[in-house]
Amino acid sequence: MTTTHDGRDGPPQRAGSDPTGEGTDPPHVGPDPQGEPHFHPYHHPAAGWGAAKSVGKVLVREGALVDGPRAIMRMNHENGGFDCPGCAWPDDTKGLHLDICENGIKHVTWEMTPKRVGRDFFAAHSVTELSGWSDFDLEDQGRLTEPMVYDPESDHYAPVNWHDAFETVGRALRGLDSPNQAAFYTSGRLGNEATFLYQLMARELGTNNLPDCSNMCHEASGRALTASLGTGKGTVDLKDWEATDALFIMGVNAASNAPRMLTALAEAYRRGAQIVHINPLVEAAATRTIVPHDFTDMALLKSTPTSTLNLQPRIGGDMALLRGVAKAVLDQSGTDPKALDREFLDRHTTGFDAYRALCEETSWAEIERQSGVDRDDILKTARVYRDADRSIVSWCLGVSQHEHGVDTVREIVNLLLLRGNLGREGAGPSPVRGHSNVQGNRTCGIDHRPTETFLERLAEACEIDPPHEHGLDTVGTVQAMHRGDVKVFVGMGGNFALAAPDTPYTYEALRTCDLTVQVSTKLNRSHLVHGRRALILPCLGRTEKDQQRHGVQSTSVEDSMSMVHLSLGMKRPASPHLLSEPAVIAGIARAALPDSSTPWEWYVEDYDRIRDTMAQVLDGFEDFNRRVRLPLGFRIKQPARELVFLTPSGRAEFSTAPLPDVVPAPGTLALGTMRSHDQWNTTIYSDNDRYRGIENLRTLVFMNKDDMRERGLAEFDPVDITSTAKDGSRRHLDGYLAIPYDIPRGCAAGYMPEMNVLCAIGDFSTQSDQPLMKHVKVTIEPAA
Ligand SMILES: Nc1nc2c(c(=O)[nH]1)N[C@H]1C(S)=C(S)[C@@H](COP(=O)(O)OP(=O)(O)OC[C@H]3O[C@@H](n4cnc5c(=O)[nH]c(N)nc54)[C@H](O)[C@@H]3O)O[C@H]1N2
Ligand SMILES: Nc1nc2c(c(=O)[nH]1)N[C@H]1C(S)=C(S)[C@@H](COP(=O)(O)OP(=O)(O)OC[C@H]3O[C@@H](n4cnc5c(=O)[nH]c(N)nc54)[C@H](O)[C@@H]3O)O[C@H]1N2
Ligand SMILES: [Mo]
Repeated sequence: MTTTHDGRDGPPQRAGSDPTGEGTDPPHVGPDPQGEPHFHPYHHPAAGWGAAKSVGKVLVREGALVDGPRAIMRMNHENGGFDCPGCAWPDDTKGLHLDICENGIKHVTWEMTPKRVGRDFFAAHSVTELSGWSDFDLEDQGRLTEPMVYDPESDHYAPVNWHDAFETVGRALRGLDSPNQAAFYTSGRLGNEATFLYQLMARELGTNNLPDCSNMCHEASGRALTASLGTGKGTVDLKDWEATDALFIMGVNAASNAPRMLTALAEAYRRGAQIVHINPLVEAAATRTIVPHDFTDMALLKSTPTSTLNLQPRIGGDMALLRGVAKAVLDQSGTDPKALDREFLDRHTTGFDAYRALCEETSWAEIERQSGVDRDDILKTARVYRDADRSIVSWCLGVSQHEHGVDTVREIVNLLLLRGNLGREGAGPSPVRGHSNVQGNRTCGIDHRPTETFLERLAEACEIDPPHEHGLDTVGTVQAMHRGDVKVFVGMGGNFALAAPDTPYTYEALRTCDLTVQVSTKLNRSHLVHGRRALILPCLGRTEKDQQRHGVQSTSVEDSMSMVHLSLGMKRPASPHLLSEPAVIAGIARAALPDSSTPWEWYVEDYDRIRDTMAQVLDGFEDFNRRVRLPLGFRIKQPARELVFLTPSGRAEFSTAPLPDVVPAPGTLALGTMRSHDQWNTTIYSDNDRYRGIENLRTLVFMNKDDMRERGLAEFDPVDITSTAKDGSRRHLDGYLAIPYDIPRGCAAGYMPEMNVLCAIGDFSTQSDQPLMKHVKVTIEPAA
C-alpha cells in the first residue's frame, strides 16, 4: 500500500483510501504497520509478563505514566473507585484490590490520554480529509473537548455552544412527522442513571426505537434464557465459579476479551475442577496463564493450566455438540440412574420426554457431521459432565452471533437441566457479556421490545404515556434510515458506522439522515459518516469527576453476573466544556420536549433523584440508593436462581429444536469475524494479536492448512474473499493475507470491524434478529 505524508498535518494520506468518503472501499482501521507482518504461533502462558510489557508500552505512548498507575489502583475498588470501562466481568468477590487486567488498563489509559481534539484541529482538517484517515489515527488524536456542528459550506466541523447544539437536536425532533422517525442508539458503556433518562426521553417523545449494541451481541442469549427460564440473564455469580466442579467455556476469547476470567480459570484448575473449552480455535485462555496480580507467580514465571480438555467444533457446530453430550448422558441413564437428576426434572421442568425422544432420534452420524467433533471426544465431554456434581456453562459471541443462536443457548440450558444444574451453588448458565454496562442498559430500559409490565410502571412513576408498539433494533434502524424512514439518529456512545454490519450500506443509511448526533469521548468514523446536519457532543468518561449542583456524582453499573455497584470518577475532566451523559440527555430532552413535566434539570442536580425514580420502576431496585452504597453493591434478584420460573408453564422449559445444517457447501467456508487482542471493538490499539502470534497485520484470514493447500495458497499469500448473502448478493474484500492456523476444515476467521464489509444487512438471525457475524458464507481464492 502506498502512502504519502507531508509531515505537517497529522497522519499520512493513503493512496488506497477513499478521501471523498463516498465510495465503498473497505475502511482502513488499524494503524500503519510498524514493520513487516509476522506470524509465529504463541507458546507462552496468557497474561503474565507479556501483558505487563504491553501495558508499559501503552502507558508510555499515552504519556500517562503518572496518572495511569494511580488510576489503576483506584479501579474496581469495593469503595470509592470507578468501574473499569472495559469488559463486564465481575469484580472479585473478596474485594481484591488489584483485580485488573492488561486490557482494562489499556482501556483506562485510552480514556485518560493527555491528547486533545479541539476547534483548531477541526479548523485544520476538513471532513473529507479526515475520511481518508485510519480509524486508529482518528481516535489517536485524543479526547474531544467541545461541542461541534458540521458546516456543509466549508466541509468542516465548527464550534457550537451547548445551548445551540441542544436546540438543533430539539428542533429536528420536534419537526418530525412521527417520533418513530428518530432512533436512539446506546453503546454498552452508558451508566444506569443515564440509561434510565435516555429511555425515558425516547418514550416520552413517543418511540421505542432504542437500538443498542446488545442487538449485535447477546440478544440471542437474552431471548433463549427468557424462553427457557423466564428471565434473560445468567443465574450464577463469581462465588459459583469458585465452587463449581466443571466449567464449560464456549465461544469466547477470554484472555483478550474477559481477561479477568483467567484468574477464575487458574483458581478452578488449582482446586481440581475440570475445564472444557469449546472453540474452533484453541485460544490462549485454553492453555495456561500467569495470574497477573499474583506477585509470586509473576516473579517466578509460574504458570497455571487453564484447561483440562479442548474441543474444536466447526463454526456453528456447538448445538450438535451439546446435543451429543446430552444424548450420551441420556444413554448412560439407562444403566446409571444417577446420570440424571430425576427429582429436579419432575419438580421444576417441562418437556423432558420430548427432549429425550429428540436426542434419541438424532443419530451420532448427524451429530459428528454437524459438530465436526468425533464421537469419542463428545463421550469424553459427557463423562466430565456426568462426573461433576456442579457444572457451569459459560459462553459469548461464538455461540450467540449465529442464525441458530437462540436454539444453541436453549440447548445449553437443556443440558444443564438434565442434571439439575440450576438454582444451587456452583451450577448454572453464565453468559459473558460485552461492554461494561451492556447488561445494565437492558435492565434499566434500553429495549426496543419492552414488556407491558415495565411500560405500566414507567407510565405510573414518570407520568408519561409511553408507546406500546415495538421499536427498531440495530439492523432495523439501519434499514429504516436507508429507506428514509428514520431521519434523526442519536448515538449515545459507540461507533455505529463501523460496528454495524454491511459497512457501505450502513454508511449510505447514515448519510440519508437529516441529522446525526454522536455523544462521544473520542473522534471516530461515525462523526465522518454523517447526516445532512451533524453534531459531535463530547462527554465525560467514566474515570472523570462528575460535578453537579449537589456535589460530585457517581453512577451505577451492572456486571455480567447481575451485581450493581457505584462507579465514581476522580480525574479532572479532559476539558471544562464536557457534560456528563445525564446532562447531555437532559439538555436534548428539554429542547425536544419544552413542555415536559419531567424534572430533567432537577434529576441532573443529584443522581440520587434519578435512582429514587428507578427504584419505583425497576424490579430488584427497591431501596436503590441505600443498597448501591453497600461495599460491594447488591445483586439483582434472578428468579430462576431461586427456581422461580416466569415462563408460561411456571417451570424451566426444555426446547426441542432440530439441528441446523451448518456444514459449508463444497468450495465455500464459514467465516467468523472476531477481535484481535489489541483492540476494543472499533478502537484499535495496534496491528498486533499477541496470543495468536500476529504482528503488524490486520488484513488477514486464518485458514486450515488443507483448505489453503487445496487453493494453492502458502502463508501470507494474498487472497480475495467473497461472501454470498441469503439473498444471493455478493460482497468482497480483496488482498487479504492467508495465515495457516489450527482451525477446523471449512472454517476461516478474521477481524471485525473490517470484515463487516462482508456481512449483508439482511443476514440476521430469524430467531434473535442478530447479524450473523460468526457465520459468513464465503469463498476464498488466490488474489486476482
Ligand atoms: N479487550 C477487549 N475486550 C472486550 C472487547 C474488545 O473488543 N476488546 N469487546 C467486548 C464486547 S462488546 C464483547 S461482546 C465481548 C466479545 O468477546 P468474544 O466473544 O470473545 O469476542 P470475539 O473476539 O468475537 O471472539 C469470539 C470467539 O468465539 C470463537 N468462535 C467463533 N465461532 C465460533 C463457533 O461457532 N463456536 C464456538 N464455540 N466458538 C466460536 C472465536 O474463535 C473466538 O474465540 O468482549 C468484550 N471485551
Ligand atoms: N463483524 C462484526 N461486527 C461486530 C461484532 C463482531 O463480533 N463482528 N461485534 C458487535 C458487538 S458485540 C458490539 S458490542 C458492537 C460494538 O459497537 P459500539 O459499542 O458501537 O462500538 P465501540 O467500538 O465500543 O465504541 C467506541 C466509541 O465509543 C465512544 N466512547 C468511549 N467511551 C465512552 C463514554 O464513556 N461515553 C460515550 N458517550 N462514548 C464513549 C468513543 O467515542 C469510541 O470511539 O460491535 C458489533 N460489531
Ligand atoms: Mo458486544
